[in-house]
Amino acid sequence: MTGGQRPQIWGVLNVTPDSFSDGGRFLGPEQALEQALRLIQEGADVLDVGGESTRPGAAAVDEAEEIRRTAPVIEALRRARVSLPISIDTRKAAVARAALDAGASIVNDVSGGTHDPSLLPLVGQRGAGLVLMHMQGHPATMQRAPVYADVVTEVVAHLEARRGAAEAAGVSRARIWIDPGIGFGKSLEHNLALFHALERFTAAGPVLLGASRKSFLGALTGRGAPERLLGSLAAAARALQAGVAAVRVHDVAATRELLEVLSRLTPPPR
Ligand code: HH2
Repeated sequence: MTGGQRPQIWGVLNVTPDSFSDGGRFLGPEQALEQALRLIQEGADVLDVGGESTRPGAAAVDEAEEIRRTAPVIEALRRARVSLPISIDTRKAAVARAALDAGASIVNDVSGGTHDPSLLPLVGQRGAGLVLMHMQGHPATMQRAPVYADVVTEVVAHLEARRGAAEAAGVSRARIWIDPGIGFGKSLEHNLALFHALERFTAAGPVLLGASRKSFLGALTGRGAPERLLGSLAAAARALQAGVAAVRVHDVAATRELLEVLSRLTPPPR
């Protein structure tokens, strides 16, 4: 996205006790609502609400608990007349259904529709938006020894196949984002290869990229999760350069300022 256009900013709202960078901070509905309003004030375009941590090694959360964490927050946002789009970050159809009923309009599935066979048909029926992310393995074990012959080609092919499955389940292609899944079953070298080849993804369709505060930034800088802002901004700058449609971030205000300025400094395409 060059010449004045910037990626959309999806602000992360984790209603979890154990997310890797902000776990436990916004667990009660009131704190979650407050944080959501802060993200909106900082300039988020979309709120991405999640009730299950998918960090490496995270324990699975049962469906009722995930609904209990997320649906009331979405309802509270709608009651507070928040009108911007809300995405639900879940792999489970029942959680997605409760969130859509509460007022969400996008489903962000880190399993790319592979975890729960009912999820894609639900998104199709409801006419919702859909993020299909690539992950090798499962959160509990995915970082043990990820292996690819050619990570970029395999991830692009997988996402195109998943998008085909979503379309077959009734999801309109215009409502689908693909996401290479930075840090999900990937070594540092794999993550860097995906960054180097982001244009292969943006050529395939609208891309959402989640790199904010992730551990590959720790590997590059030696910094812990709360101190990875500059690295996260560098990743957002690379996303803009590659024409990514949306970035999923924790630090909305800083990301917005970076993207607003950098997009104005970038010459329009000839
Ligand atoms: N990353 C995380 C969670 N959801 N969704 C998409 N589409 N892309 C991502 O890269 C992505 C995602 C992990 O980050 P976070 O939500 O901060 O942590 P946790 O999974 O521990 O809640």
